[in-house]
Amino acid sequence: MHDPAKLRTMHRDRFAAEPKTFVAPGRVNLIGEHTDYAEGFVMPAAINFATLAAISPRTDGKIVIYSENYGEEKSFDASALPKKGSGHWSDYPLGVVSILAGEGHKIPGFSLTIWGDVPLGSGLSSSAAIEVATALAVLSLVGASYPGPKLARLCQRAENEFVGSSCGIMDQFISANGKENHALLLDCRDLSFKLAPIPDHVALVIANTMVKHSVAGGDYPTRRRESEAACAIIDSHRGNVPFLRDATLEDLDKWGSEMAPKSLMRARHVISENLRTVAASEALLRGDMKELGRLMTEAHHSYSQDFEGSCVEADAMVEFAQGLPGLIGARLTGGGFGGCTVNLVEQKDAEAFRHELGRRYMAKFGISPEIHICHASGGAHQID
Ligand code: GAF
Repeated sequence: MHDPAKLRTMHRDRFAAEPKTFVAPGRVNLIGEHTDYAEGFVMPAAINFATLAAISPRTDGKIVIYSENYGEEKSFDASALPKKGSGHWSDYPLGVVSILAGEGHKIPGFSLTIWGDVPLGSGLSSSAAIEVATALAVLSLVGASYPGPKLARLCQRAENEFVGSSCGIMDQFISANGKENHALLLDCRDLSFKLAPIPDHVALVIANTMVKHSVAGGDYPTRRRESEAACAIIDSHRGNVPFLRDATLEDLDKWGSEMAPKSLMRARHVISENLRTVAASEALLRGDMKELGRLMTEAHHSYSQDFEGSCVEADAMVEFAQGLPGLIGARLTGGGFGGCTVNLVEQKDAEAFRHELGRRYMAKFGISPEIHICHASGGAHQID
């Protein structure tokens, strides 16, 4: 687990300077997949896996970033920052620095150590955690701060404009704004949000299929384009539909025949997912876990069948959870094509659930999945 004291020692030993330290969590999304860039609704929770960042000023005009996870150090000239990423892990922190510079902040030289325990490439937003932790660290260095929603938007821009991945705002938003023991219903249009308590008796069991997930890879942008093509057809008929958030299932009945079959399927997922996500937040707010579970199951089918965002292993992981004692709901979480499933499970049954789910998965695929019993944690903040 991430240990701030170790991070400080690491930073002191490497850079001979006393750092300030920050933490930003990864996330699990309970429901609302591929709806954020359609200006729709998502309901993630921050989790107790996080990235730590330690920062101290330098006098030589250099930005030196060390990643403990990669065991590598990269150095840049603070007065000549690149405008685009190069496909390296340092793109994520450097992208944030570049966006902050573009916002008018004069960025001095600094040393940054980053170290995290969010499993990489598993759909739990390790990149957003790095971005948000870096943003807090660099902002503290330049004596500035932003409200959580703006911080999230800047980090999303780092990923869109510098890293070159077409993600929405969900991951950065929940990392910056999460609340202990709560899920957060976010309206991705105006960034207003509602917190919904996750009852004490419910555990978040996160099961890693061990199939690597990547937002930068080809499938994510392809799905995004397909769903946006459907939106453009609806908009061409009735106007005022800039995003699928504004479309209805009736629109698909009327004009779906003009869409490429895959576009129609993607749009059906996004439109129905928005309805499910709002309904799921209402269910959670009134403590109706049964209805929440039902909506999660429905969401998984839509994600897998209409959006074709799942994979054999994730479908099996969801299937293996069915009927296990204590299960409330299970679905693939995050950007898709691998990564983790999220299982809401009665706390008292969580350990047995974890064990049996892992056994079933191992028996089928010969791979031992990492399965974590998590809880919703707070958003990013300074540690000392
Ligand atoms: C990834 C992206 F980064 C998010 O913006 C979101 O689109 C998600 O996939 C799918 O819901 O995590």
